[in-house]
Amino acid sequence: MSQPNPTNEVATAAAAPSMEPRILVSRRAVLRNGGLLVGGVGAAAFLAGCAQAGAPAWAYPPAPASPAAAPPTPGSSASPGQGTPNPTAAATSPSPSAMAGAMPSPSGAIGGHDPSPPDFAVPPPYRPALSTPVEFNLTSNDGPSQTILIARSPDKAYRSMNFGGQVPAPTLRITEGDTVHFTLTNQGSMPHSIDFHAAQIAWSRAYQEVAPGAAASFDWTARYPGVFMYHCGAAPVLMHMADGMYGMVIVDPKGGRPPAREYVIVQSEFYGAGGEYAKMLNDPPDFVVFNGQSFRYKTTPLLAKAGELVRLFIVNAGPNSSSAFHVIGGLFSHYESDGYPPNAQGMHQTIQVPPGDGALAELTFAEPGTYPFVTHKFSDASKGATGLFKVS
Ligand SMILES: [Cu+2]
Repeated sequence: MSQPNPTNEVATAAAAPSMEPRILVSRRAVLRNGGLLVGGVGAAAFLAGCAQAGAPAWAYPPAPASPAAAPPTPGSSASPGQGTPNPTAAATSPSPSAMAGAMPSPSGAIGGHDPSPPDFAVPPPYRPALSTPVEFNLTSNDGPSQTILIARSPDKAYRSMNFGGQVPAPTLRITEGDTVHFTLTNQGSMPHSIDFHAAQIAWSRAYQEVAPGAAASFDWTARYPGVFMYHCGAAPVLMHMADGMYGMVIVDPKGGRPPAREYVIVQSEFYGAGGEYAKMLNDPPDFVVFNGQSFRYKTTPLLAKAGELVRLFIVNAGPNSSSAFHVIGGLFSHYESDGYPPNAQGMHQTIQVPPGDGALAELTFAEPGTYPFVTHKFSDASKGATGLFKVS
């Protein structure tokens, strides 16, 4: 077995040694033991389960490539969660991303499915800590079938790498003290891995590359509440992150937080058409986005009501740009760097989130109207990291 390569950030995928961690198990065994993916990938949708009995088990397969599947229209009234705080439906129904297939663009010229489901911004609800492990299962995916639509008018297709068939990857919400039993099933054509910033675990044991067709499992315990990034760390890690392999873990403090309308915002960048490592290394991004698509919430604003508390969980996946998150016409009344309650501070006008970090910010809109949100690094805001709150 090769020694783990601590400098894999700069290694090339071709040059990286094949590392097979001892935690590797066969994919067949995972499927059998986990009871997942029975009947094919399409049957293993989002097994959510903040349900009443037992620990939740979340499995995220890739989006099926069948163009026959009618995807939900982004921002349509059918969107189950947008504008609704903590909808139970979001945790008990199949994820729209799991149902959405390849989505023809409006012009028909460029294919690619929407990168993340229409209700992505609404996180799963809080629940108390559990005495049994939380099952969290992700697939890793790459290749031509993983083409996503990262911009509209004009359409821009991007050949992604992803977890669970979507970009950003699904949000895992757990509670301080929970243990997560995680399984990564690599359905891609190259090695992938996982890195949970919320975990304290040996990189050399848990975060090693998983070969195509293989699976790996490990447990970790959430000892700190916070808002955390997770991502693929396979070499070259810059490419795996820039191509879409990142998501958010929310670890709630025991007892939860005051009621609020909650949204998830993941900022990230896209370079070229996917897989263009030199551009990622040397060039400014072509698109900077919130939740996977340029100007996504300009056409389908996030909803709120004047006077109610709005809580934002923010992760900047980068991989290269810092975020200066700002709401035009609003001030944050409460801010926690890393989403860690002891880091709480009062009024902030702009939230600084470096690549790889998270934050929690709360605000209350003073009156009905439209309030843009941006990264105040305006070269990035102009490339897509601009959205709207529509306040009634
Ligand atoms: Cu990867």
